Amino acid sequence: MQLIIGNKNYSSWSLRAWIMMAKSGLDFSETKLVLDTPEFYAALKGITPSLKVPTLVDGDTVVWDSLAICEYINDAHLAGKAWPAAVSQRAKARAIACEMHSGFSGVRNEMPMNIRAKRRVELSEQALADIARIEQIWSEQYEEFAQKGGWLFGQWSIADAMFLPVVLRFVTYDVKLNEAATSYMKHVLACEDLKRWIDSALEETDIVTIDEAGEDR
Ligand SMILES: N[C@@H](CCC(=O)N[C@@H](CS)C(=O)NCC(=O)O)C(=O)O
Repeated sequence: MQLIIGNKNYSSWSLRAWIMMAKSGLDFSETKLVLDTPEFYAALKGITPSLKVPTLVDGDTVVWDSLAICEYINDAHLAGKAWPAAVSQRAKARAIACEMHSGFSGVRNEMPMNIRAKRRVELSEQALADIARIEQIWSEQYEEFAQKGGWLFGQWSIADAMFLPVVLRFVTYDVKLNEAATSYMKHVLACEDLKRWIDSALEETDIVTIDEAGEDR
């Protein structure tokens, strides 16, 4: 399998798919394209109709969109185990994952993923409301499932893959959360696969101006 991704410092959507592959222990090669360059679009032309990353190529199957890639990996290679086992928990995990995938535009627009930076930003009411809702999700789930593994539903699931980039955004912009949500963040930041992604991100030097928000702190 080949996973095409963007800059590790900036590409939050790529991180979701990459961490899903890494945590699943599947063999895959990674092709990194620098965002916002003519080479990026030239390389994707003929592979993916969306001209976006992440894109997964598995034989004849091409999947674009981070959540669709997670679902495909789960269906094709993990026998459905990347969602919680109980039907009601599966439904909740999907709802949380979709809430992330289709919402939180305040956080997404005002706090771009920028792993190597330490920044201060003035946040809108929308972004503050997003942060409050994310804090609620993380803390409720952590309080319920901390003893069963520390991920949002105890064991690793696609819901975690969707939220990992947000953890890194909150580190960059120094967002303080309640104790349980902070414990979830600590659990995420201790993940060895995520540490490998962060180490690679820190070696990158390309600047994507649109993702450079706020002032250094
Ligand atoms: N909904 C898509 C969004 C993918 C996306 O917007 N990727 C960005 C990089 S993080 C991209 O490829 N941008 C290039 C462009 O929009 O021209 C997903 O979940 O994968």
